[in-house]
Amino acid sequence: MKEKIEELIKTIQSLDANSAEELENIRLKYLSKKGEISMLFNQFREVPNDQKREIGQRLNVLRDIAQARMTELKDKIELSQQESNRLDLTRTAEPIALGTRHPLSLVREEIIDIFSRIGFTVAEGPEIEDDWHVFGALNFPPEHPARDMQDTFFIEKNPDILLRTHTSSVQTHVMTTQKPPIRVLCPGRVYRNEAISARAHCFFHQVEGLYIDKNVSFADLKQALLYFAREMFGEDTQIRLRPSYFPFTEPSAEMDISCNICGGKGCAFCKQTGWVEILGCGMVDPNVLEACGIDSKVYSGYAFGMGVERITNLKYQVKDLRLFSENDIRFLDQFK
Ligand code: 2NM
Repeated sequence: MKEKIEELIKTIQSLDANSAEELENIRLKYLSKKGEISMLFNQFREVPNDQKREIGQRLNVLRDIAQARMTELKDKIELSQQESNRLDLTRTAEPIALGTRHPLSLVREEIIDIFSRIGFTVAEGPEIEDDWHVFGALNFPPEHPARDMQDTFFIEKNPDILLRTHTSSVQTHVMTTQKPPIRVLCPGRVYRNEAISARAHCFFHQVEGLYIDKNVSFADLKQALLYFAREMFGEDTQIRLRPSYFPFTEPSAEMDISCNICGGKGCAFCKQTGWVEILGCGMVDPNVLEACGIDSKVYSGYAFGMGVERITNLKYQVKDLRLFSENDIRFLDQFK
């Protein structure tokens, strides 16, 4: 019996329980009426008198240790329950911070949306092009300055492969693979070899438009661009066309809109002129149509091109072009 008591003391001191259920099983096994400790107390009657004192003391020690261990385990279980109650797994998750559309994407989508309402569809093409699609087919003479290393990024060791300097190269693809009537919008990134500053970058974004059909006139061009200007900048917007020059159009023009910041009265943004330039345009040069296999005696067309950064600056007054490519969240967050 002595050995049994000492053995139980050791066992009980090393007992562990992690739930109320486990604890109850321990109580039943050792401390209940039919538990091992109660059984020992029952057997105590048969202990010879000369051992009763010693064994009785050890039995009391065993019972005290068992009760103390039960209390300890009960406290431990309660504490861990409080802790897991603090982790409320049903609680609503922290809101996820949603990103925002990039301002250039917003404006590009708006331009596309406006022109799609008058029948334009979108065409896209590669940023790495050959000379013919960017310059050759588009009436750029061999000695044109745009073909210079200073302006265009060429792929090393092959002057025929280059980064497109305008998305007109996509229109070359469209004109050589589709038959008129053609009415496409070509949005995309273009590259020019320029020193980076607040006002220039080595890449920017364009949307170019092209409409080819029988009897397309300059009046059609003017009406489409007036519609665009008023949809984009408000119904009171005025437009002004100034004669200009581009290799791929004849005649060519640049379009100004009445300054949408001062309403045409004159301010720092329009340099007191009341007008701001927003795009270039013109009638597609017959040489371009012929180079792309379109009969210039049957068909005519207009084309226009605009910088998405420029339109965005007008809409949102962004002071530094570099902000568009720095991905600073403090800038981007303002276009919610
Ligand atoms: C501009 C200005 C004027 C243009 C011309 C063509 C094409 F492919 F038909 F020849 N596409 N885009 C064009 C004309 C672009 O951007 C300032």
